[in-house]
Amino acid sequence: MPPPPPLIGIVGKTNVGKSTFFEAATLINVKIENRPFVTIEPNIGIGYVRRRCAHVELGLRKCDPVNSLCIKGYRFIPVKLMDVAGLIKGAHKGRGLGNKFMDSLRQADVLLLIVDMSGSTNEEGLPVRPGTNDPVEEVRSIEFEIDEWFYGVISKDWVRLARSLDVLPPDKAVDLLARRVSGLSIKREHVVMALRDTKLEHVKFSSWSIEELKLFTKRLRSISKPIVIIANKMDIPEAQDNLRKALKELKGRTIIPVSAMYELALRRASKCGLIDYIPGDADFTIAKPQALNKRQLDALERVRDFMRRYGGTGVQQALNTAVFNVLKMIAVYPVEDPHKLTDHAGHVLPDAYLVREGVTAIELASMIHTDLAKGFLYAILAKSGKKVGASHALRDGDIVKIVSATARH
Ligand SMILES: Nc1nc2c(ncn2[C@@H]2O[C@H](COP(=O)(O)OP(=O)(O)OP(=O)(O)O)[C@@H](O)[C@H]2O)c(=O)[nH]1
Ligand SMILES: [Mg+2]
Repeated sequence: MPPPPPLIGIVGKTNVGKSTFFEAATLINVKIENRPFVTIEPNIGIGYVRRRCAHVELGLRKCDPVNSLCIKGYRFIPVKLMDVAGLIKGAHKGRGLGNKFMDSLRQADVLLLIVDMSGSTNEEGLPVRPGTNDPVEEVRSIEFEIDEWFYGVISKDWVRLARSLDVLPPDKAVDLLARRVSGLSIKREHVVMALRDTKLEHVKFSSWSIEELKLFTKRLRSISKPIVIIANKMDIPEAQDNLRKALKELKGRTIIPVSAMYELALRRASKCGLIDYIPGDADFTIAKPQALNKRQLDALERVRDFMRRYGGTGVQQALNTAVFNVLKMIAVYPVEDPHKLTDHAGHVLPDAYLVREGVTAIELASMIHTDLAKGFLYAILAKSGKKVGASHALRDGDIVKIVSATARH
């Protein structure tokens, strides 16, 4: 089975631009309005991360993507996005829509915490004068709500689970604990890390205090569902001072300045053929100036100024950062013919797989087809022609042919 695309959860206070970000990234029409709690059911869609395509690096004229897209030399590889309802302070106590809806994000690999950096929505998500609300406080309170939700899920059956864990040898206890939380997209190594970081690895599970369980689940959340802070509404002037403050007060955190509204405008204009724009670019060109009135042209120039300042609208940068920097994923290209770089149908560089850094040749084989892994002989790295063994760790951009005794023809 090809690796499933990573699932990126879009979370945040209500009315901060989650659906706008989601629509900009997926171009699916969803409800967007300036009032709290517009989104109730989760929206699921496909967005893309962007990478220079291997065909450009190799000096080939073109490629024939099948599982992804190639636009002007950039490979766009699918990721899954989920936009859920908004949280507000006290959601874990049932305020607003509560936090139950967060359960649809159990499988998320990474969370984008969208914040209204302009401070133009209050604690309840109601519109207020820009600069009024404190975005740093917003980050802290929403993160607290996310941690409370996570704690709620794990602590549910904890007393009974802790008793079962205590009678097992340490290794088996970690196995069982990892199995029990696997529905939250938590891997065994995440559990090991969280136990070590909180120094709870040798403490009897049933003797953990509530504070210790909270500490553990908080650490586990930050390891298994890391948060990227999206400083949205950066197009509103008041957002700039707030961003400076946030960068100082939230030092060490990943913060991406974004205007989801501008990105949405660009994608819509590009869809109608009014502009040429590739998501993630720092600029665009106007294709049909005659079709635009003065007001529209002025608006586009404002978008252009913004992009010059920030190197783009930030939406593509946010997805790329989440996948490549935070999840540390890499892109590899499986092929059947290592010379022509094609699949069985002759497509050049058909697929780009997003996989975890450190993935081995045999692991890639099993993602292409289980049979291929069973009879694994060796892999050929097509760029160098080098043969490598099963445990060879693949690198970003590798083009790989698996040679197997059980290959299907
Ligand atoms: N200026 C500005 N406004 C934005 C931006 N992104 C979203 N908005 C506006 O913010 C308001 C809320 O946007 P939504 O995308 O519906 O927000 P949401 O977080 O999904 O809200 P709920 O689903 O109600 O929780 C709308 O009026 C958007 O047009 C942005 O980057 N800049
Ligand atoms: Mg919404």
